[in-house]
Amino acid sequence: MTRTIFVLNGPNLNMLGKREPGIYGGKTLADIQADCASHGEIHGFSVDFRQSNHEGQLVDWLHEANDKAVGVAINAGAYTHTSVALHDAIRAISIPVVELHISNVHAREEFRHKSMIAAAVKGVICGFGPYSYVLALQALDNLTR
Ligand code: CA2
Repeated sequence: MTRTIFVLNGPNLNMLGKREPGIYGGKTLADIQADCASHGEIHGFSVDFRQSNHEGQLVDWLHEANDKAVGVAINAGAYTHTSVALHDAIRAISIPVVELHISNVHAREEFRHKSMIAAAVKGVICGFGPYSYVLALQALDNLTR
């Protein structure tokens, strides 16, 4: 059976490619979704790619992933820095979760240096632009073969 990896995106990531290209690059979220899908096709897994501006929706999707996916790549956006609910949801599921960021959060404002979810995930990838998504998929593919 084909393995599925969930890729979950948090608030404002639907605006990618439309504002702040200096920080996040020129790709839209749809471009990144297409890159993830083709990486999955080449490497033999399917990608279920989603975005929500709502914290509880991301919590629900993490729970859903536990039944339907072998792993989760999550760019939790600003909820990365605030969400105990996402931390708890990641701890509540048994599949590996990789945290990713497009920008190098450690080279940015102090409030982005702290991740509320980092201690709950398998590992963190940040700073490689939209390619961070592919790196997170590679890590999850390798962890779940
Ligand atoms: O670098 C990342 O991937 C972030 O997760 C992006 C979040 C930010 O809050 C994190 O600290 C780092 C923000 C995503 C918002 O994306 C925008 C896109 C276009 C215009 C404005 C925001």
